[in-house]
Amino acid sequence: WGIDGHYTICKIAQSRLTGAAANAVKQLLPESAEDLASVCSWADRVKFHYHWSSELHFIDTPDNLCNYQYNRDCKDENGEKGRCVAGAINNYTSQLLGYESSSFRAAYNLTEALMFLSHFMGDIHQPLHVGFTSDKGGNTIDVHWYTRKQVLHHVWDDNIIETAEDRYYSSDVDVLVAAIQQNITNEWADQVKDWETCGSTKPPCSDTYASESITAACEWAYKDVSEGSVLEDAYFLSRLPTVHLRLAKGGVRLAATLNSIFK
Ligand code: DCM
Ligand code: DCM
Ligand code: DCM
Ligand code: ZN
Ligand code: ZN
Repeated sequence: WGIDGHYTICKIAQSRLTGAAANAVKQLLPESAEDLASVCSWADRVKFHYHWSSELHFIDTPDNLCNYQYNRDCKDENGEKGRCVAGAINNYTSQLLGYESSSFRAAYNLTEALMFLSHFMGDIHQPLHVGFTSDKGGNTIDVHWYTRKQVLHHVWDDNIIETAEDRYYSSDVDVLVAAIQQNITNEWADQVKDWETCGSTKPPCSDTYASESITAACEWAYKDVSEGSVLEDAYFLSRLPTVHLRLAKGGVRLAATLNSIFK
């Protein structure tokens, strides 16, 4: 996601934190940050400086299979296991679970762990961040977004959200956040428990999130798109509900994960 997608997910999460989690988050956030949303895109800004982190934002899955398996797919270009967005979520969750131990706090930068976890929980819900290998999650597919040249990946990171903001939300991301929060408490209320839990284990369930994303990528993002496609109202209107749902799930699950870590 771009800045507004990450901001939305972190705003939703912040509003759902328990008292204990909100306190721990406040302790761990950088001095200058007022809430999770203000540091939610930090991980994108440090990609170039922390070069090792740039591969932790996504997963490449086999072309056209439309499924995901941790052992097969969660690795970087050199084949190193666990180096993908699902592995990163697991890793930063483990680090944060040690926040009460002074040896953990000495060994890890838990402020950065919190900022990475909050960002990666968003990215794993962007369908094309769990896309096909040969097109780099839609980065090599050239399309038009209405009249403008764009790559398919960017349409899902930014353009669908921006067009929705302009048309329905007074060009104000906070109005979008409020609309999604309304849906969470109304239409989706009876599904939210299922989003939060992982069967018998605790959140995060990063493999579930990744599997949902590649399924949505095939059903919605890649579907009916080829090199040079012109994407306009028919695509925008049919895909927007999926974008809303992925943003909502990302926010709910980030909160559930932090609430489970900080008790
Ligand atoms: N940071 C950020 N956004 C903010 C505040 C801080 O991305 N609003 C990042 C920049 C630093 C890290 O957090 O890498 C620690 O910030 P600080 O030096 O403000 O404690
Ligand atoms: N990306 C992805 N899958 C890849 C490569 C990149 O999902 N195989 C994502 C990361 C960024 C965007 O696409 O959100 C652009 O990546 P880059 O800046 O590395 O081209
Ligand atoms: N929405 C809209 N027009 C659309 C699609 C959605 O105004 N074509 C608004 C209505 C809801 C919010 O976006 O407030 C979430 O919509 P959905 O339930 O389709 O995700
Ligand atoms: Zn992206
Ligand atoms: Zn990212």
